[in-house]
Amino acid sequence: MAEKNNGTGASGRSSAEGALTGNASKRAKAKAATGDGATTAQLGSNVARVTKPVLTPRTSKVAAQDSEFLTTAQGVRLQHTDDSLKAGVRGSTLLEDFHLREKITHFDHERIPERVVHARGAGAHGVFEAYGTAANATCAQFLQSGVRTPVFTRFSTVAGSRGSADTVRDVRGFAVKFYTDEGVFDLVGNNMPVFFIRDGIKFPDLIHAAKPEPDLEIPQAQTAHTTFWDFVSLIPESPHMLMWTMSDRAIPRSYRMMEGFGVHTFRLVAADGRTSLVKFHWKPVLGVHGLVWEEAQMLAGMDPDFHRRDLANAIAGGVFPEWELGVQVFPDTEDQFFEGIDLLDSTKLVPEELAPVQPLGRMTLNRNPTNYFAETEQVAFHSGHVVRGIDVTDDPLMQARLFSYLDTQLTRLGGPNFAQIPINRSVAPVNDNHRDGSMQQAVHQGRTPYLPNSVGGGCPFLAGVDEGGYVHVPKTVEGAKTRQRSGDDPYFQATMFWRSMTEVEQDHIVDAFTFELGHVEVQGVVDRMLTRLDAVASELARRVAMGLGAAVVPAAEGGLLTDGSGFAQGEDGGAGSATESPALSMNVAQTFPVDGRVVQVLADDGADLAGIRLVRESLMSAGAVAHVVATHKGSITGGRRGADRLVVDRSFHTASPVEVDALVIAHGSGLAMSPAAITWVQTVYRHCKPIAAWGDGVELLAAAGIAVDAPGVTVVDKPSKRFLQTLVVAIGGHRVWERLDPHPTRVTLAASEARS
Ligand code: HDE
Repeated sequence: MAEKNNGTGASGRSSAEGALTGNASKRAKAKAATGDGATTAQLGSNVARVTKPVLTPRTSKVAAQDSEFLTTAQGVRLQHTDDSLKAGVRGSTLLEDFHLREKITHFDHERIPERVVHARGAGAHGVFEAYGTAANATCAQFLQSGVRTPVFTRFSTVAGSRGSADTVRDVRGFAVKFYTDEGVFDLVGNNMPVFFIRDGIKFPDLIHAAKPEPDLEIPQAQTAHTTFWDFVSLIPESPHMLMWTMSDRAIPRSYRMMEGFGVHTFRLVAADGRTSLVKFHWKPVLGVHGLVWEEAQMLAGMDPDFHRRDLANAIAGGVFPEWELGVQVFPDTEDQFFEGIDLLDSTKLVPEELAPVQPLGRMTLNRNPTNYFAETEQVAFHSGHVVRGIDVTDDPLMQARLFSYLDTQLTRLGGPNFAQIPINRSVAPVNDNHRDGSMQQAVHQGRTPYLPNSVGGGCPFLAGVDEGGYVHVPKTVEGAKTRQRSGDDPYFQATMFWRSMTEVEQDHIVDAFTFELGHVEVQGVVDRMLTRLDAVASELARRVAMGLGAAVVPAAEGGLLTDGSGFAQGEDGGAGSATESPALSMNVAQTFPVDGRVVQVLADDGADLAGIRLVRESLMSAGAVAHVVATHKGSITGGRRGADRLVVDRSFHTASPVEVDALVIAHGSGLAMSPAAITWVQTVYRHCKPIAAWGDGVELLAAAGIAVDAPGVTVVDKPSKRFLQTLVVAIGGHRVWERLDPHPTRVTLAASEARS
């Protein structure tokens, strides 16, 4: 017990004797590894004592956590932390126990206010590498050819609290912090290119309506309730965004499989002052994929961390998610319209067929956070964090955000010095003349935190344009003061979205509206919403009405579309003339990489272990993950006599059929009589995911009522490379929609149209 003799006094009752010994030996090892032991020995000598500098208070940039001993926050080494200081073994506790009071006080204040929106999120570090394609259009250094910029990206849901489930129906935040050499640039976007409202002044109303209703604080993290639909049914410009949120975009398969959009129009500024208007897009290399609704709901219970886990697992597994950043570019005309589309209206998009997305560079997320709170929770995005070469526009939604993000950090992060928190720090040198404030980390020097000054030699200097100074584009802003919204056709692009969907996507939109409006308790709200949907697409409204047992009253007949805020709707479009945009569909006939996709191999004692190993290795070499799932954990035995065993990854108790992208049934598993296995396979089948079986694995398919020649089902005698290639291609194609029967409302509507 060297520990007892080294002067720390650690001889009393502490955590456990074993733990003490462990700590001592850990320290010894750490010292040996760093060579620290030698230094410590020297410190004991007179020479070291004499030359040791007098310690000054730390000027370190990082709050230190560097003692090898447990200490108080003041650096006092602690001898005991498991029992409070008491008068006698059974109490009472003494007020003089400074360690107890400090420990509990700090604990009491561990939580900071969660984000008022986007509270639930997951983040990752990475790098952005520019292609240089935008070099002519912007002087931003990080967009010049080959420049690599560190990034931190945070994905999120919007409505739910910090502890809510990942897979709820919601918009996803897609916020990227670029630590550029010229300062921090935040691209704070969503996974949908438009928004519910056109003016930021309505944002508190929107969020109050969407959040849990204030009397009982239910429902959590969902819009399927009366107040949300009450509000949006009264907001004329909301239908386009509602189409997006009722589509499969709102239940992504993975953060790695989402597009991202800057939503607003930005302005790029070239070195010679030329400007262009742009919309930012992130395109995932893995394609854009969704869950199916039932899967999303089941996952919310079985694995509320599904997206967070998926992102972290992929990064830890070395299959780094990647996105290409691109822009749609428009001439910076005086009216800021493009092809009849109002570029300052965030409820409108510009179809990619009219303005293709031009790639600028690639983002790779390659490192998980070290500490969730320090990084993902404390990261502070702000749409006003721009660097030279990028400017904002007059979009009234964007303008309100420019105020909001800075303001909210003051409450959330406790004061104006949040830029000094490690995750928020600029890598470009900072000298801002800001002083003091709570949690100030800097030890400022000098007497002149003001400009102009002469006493401080005029420092810090102002940067001219040639020295990288940020110059706001001198655009003329004029107009009579007014509280009016600009003219609009709020349905045109909502209709375009509906028309651009494949049948199965339309069916899902019908189901989503039916589910959500089915939770609305006020019939007038449902009726008003159906009238709005009728203005988008009569087929959509009628099909939703069927599910609700309600009737559609067209606007012309019922006049239900009064606008709550009483402003006059303009007549003139602003929505352009494109009636369809195939690029909006997620269902594309394309096969994507299967990086990090999860395949379950259903097996049990007696299974063909050699076959399972081949399946697992082939899937892993394609970048996918294979989980062997059996009725029990531990290991399973092989079919032949002998001691061959295979470790099981998950059991029926810990795995679930909703967490996978495909299922393989191993020969010899004998699961055909297991009700759990039967419903397992049926669930995977119902969710349109590829299924494969070899050998007598087909018996389980038969027991589940699944035909061996059903779409997306592959059956062989023995696993082979070809069999596995077919499976990988099927996973890369995402879902086997051909399995679905025609949607009942589609059939009924077609029949009633045929009759009339
Ligand atoms: Fe946000 N939004 N927002 N938002 N937003 C916040 O900022 C706000 C909007 C978006 O991972 C808040 O730091 C207003 C559009 C993302 O930390 C807050 C308006 C888009 C994130 C705020 C909008 C977004 C936020 C809450 C209407 C897509 C999460 C905490 C004018 C382009 C960033 C915070 C992260 C977060 C305000 C509308 C995206 C309150 C006032 C449109 C991705 O400042």
